[in-house]
Amino acid sequence: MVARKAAKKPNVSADELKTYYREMLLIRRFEEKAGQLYGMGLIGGFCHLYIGQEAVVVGLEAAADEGDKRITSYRDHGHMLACGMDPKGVMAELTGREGGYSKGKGGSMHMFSKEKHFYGGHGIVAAQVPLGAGLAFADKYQGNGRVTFTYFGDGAANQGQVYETFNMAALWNLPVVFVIENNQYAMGTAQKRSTSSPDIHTRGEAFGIPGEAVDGMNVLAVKEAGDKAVAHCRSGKGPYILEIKTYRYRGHSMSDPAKYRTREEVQKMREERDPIEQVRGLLLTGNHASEEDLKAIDKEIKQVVNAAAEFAKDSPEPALDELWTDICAETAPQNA
Ligand SMILES: Cc1ncc(C[n+]2csc(CCOP(=O)(O)OP(=O)(O)O)c2C)c(N)n1
Ligand SMILES: [Mg+2]
Repeated sequence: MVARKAAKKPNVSADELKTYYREMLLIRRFEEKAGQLYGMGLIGGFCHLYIGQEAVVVGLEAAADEGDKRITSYRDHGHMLACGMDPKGVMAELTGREGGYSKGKGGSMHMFSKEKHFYGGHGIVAAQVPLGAGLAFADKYQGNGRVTFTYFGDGAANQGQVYETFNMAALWNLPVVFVIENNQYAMGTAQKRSTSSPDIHTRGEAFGIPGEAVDGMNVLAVKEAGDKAVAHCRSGKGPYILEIKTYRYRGHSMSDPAKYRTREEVQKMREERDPIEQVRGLLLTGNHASEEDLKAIDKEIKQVVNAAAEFAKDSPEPALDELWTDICAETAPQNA
């Protein structure tokens, strides 16, 4: 009889697992609340929810160090929360209030934090990719050892500017991790209908950029891949590509009729692969936490999200004369 291999125990502490659980849950509950506020007419314009993809950003933020940078697309609330931006300021921006990160003038896709090195929030598909390489260029120039996480989607990966960027990033050995969040759809188009080769992580081969595919529903796998990619970039070996296979449960944006996939497909993913449920399972089966402990965390997160929503509702709309501020910088920022 062949001895059955014991299931591999994850090499991770209880505290680490609880942190991942808490951070992913914060994004999930925050996004659910944003969806509700949108339904109530309190959020205007575009709103792209991140529900289902939480393990990507939480795993990679765990691999980041102080001072590392991040830049992403319009599906950006999870990235802000995971890098430590204040849920109150994010929610107030979503609702167009003065207390928001862009004083209520930017909305969902246009928030920034110099303090947390979060460079947006970009509505033009793939536009953030060359900008991410530019951030990494600045770091390399300054020799500060920092790494930039440049996130983009599977749809964006078919844009020409991505390959111009790969070329320059490889040529100049820039410390940039290109993170392709492959959630299998670009708006209503499934990857197999738009993409000639499904292995997007191999797209850097022509430029000598290594890449790998990662299970994006498993936060531990994402963290491990993130550590490897960051070590590569920090050691001066140049860019690295992570194609993180994930899934979004909600529509592309709030106005998505979702006719391009079945309910069963989404349900199956939720039931069998959910990133939060996976960590919850590890915490319980490893006796790292009891049901009561997890309930206490759930309650705490709910309070944080409710407080963010209340803060947003109580914050006034920006004054009219704010229309004329923050348009041009008087002087170029130094040491940004
Ligand atoms: C240059 C450009 N073309 C088209 C659009 C419209 N658009 C917005 S999101 C999107 C799909 C992008 O899909 P993907 O890169 O997979 O990201 P995801 O939404 O799945 O996170 C498109 C075509 C746009 N914003 N910018
Ligand atoms: Mg996509």
